[in-house]
Amino acid sequence: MKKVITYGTYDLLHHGHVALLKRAKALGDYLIVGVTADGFDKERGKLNVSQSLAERIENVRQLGIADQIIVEEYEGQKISDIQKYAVDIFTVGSDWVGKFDYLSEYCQVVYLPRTRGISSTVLRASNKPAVKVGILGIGNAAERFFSECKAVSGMEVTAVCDPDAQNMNKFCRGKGLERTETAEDLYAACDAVFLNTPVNEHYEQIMAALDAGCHVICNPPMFLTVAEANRCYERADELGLVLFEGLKTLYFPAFEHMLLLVKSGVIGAVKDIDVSCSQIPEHMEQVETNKYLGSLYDWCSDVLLPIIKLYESECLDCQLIDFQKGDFSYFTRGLLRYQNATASIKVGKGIKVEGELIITGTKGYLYVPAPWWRTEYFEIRSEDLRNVKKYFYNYEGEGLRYMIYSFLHAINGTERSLVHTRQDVLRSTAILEKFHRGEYTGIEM
Ligand code: C2G
Repeated sequence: MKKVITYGTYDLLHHGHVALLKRAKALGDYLIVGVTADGFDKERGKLNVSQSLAERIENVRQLGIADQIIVEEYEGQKISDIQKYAVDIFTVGSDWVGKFDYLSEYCQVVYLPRTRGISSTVLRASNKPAVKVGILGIGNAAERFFSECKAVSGMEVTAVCDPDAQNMNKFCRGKGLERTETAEDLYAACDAVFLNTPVNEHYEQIMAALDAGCHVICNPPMFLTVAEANRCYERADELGLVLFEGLKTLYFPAFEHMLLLVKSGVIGAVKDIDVSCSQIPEHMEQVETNKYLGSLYDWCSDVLLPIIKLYESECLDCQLIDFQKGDFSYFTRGLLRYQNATASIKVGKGIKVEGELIITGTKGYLYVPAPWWRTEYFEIRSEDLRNVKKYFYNYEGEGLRYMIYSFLHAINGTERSLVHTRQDVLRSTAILEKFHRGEYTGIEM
């Protein structure tokens, strides 16, 4: 008996899938179909899947073509399945040509021609027109946002605006984007806008974008003062629009899991959080000319994120020490007191600290090595040094797509487990506002 195996997500099962499954079956006598688990798709950057694993399996089962259905849960499982089920032929569509040649060591590999003109992506898009996003402010983050948006169907960058025309032309080359003269024109041309601008410009831009009917995703931190934050959120509520802090760390699969683990009590009660972020930018001399690009102005939302998400309460006292030259802040240290717990932060711009995160609990501690804000790995350690639990994760691309995907969910009103809530933003804004008002001890750099 000749055994054939094939794999897929089979989201919104369509005639392309069916044609492939029929031809796969015809290659042998017995067909095994591996349906991808939700977590595996997420890990390989396939974030658009609209049906659950159970629904997708049921659709494949009802076709009656598969003799056996299994679940594909991890990278590398194909080799183990081929051996376990004594498979003779592995087959998949021609969109994967070359990608699975390594399996020919274990069985015959056949790429079948893909059916043209149909895909789950097309079906998803036909359900709903894509949200058109404009980018205000060109730079590295804009470039990343543009390319990662492509991985999220249902959202498309269509226009940009930047005061520097030369910069904008360079950015637009080959991208087929509309260029607008003014921010107002950008808002008018889009359903949503990504604000890639310094924090002191955000308030006016957010208000104008909301008034023009745009949902807003904004580089963190969003606000300098709590009053500004409240006014913007109120306006967004009145107009039924989404105001979303683009804090990508929160949406990394590893970070999300780490928060859930700690909240479930694996290290006991959390008593202290020690967290640092720093960066030496490529063109430090240009950065130094704008105080709003300095240490805490830039890193505040990131560095406070684990503290705010884990303590979920008001900061009772916050002492800051800041190293500065002129009005540019290079390095800020902070000591924060919460109900029965503490936290310390270090942030640097034009200075380098070890960017690690340590969460101290009554039963052990959780350690995330630098750079913790792009988490792929962490450890849980306890008194017994031999008992270290290690957690590894993958993410695709720059990791930004997970955040964009959550923004899209917020616009569509569909639920996501974890978001940066208004209260979270207000709590981190309160600390930045204190700094902004000059409530810190200054030290000459
Ligand atoms: N397919 C096809 N024609 C289409 C669309 C899809 O022949 N128009 C094929 C794909 O090539 C694949 C199968 O149908 O062999 C399932 O497609 P998807 O659900 O998109 O799954 P995919 O991401 O290709 O997963 O481990 C997962 C596999 O590697 C493939």
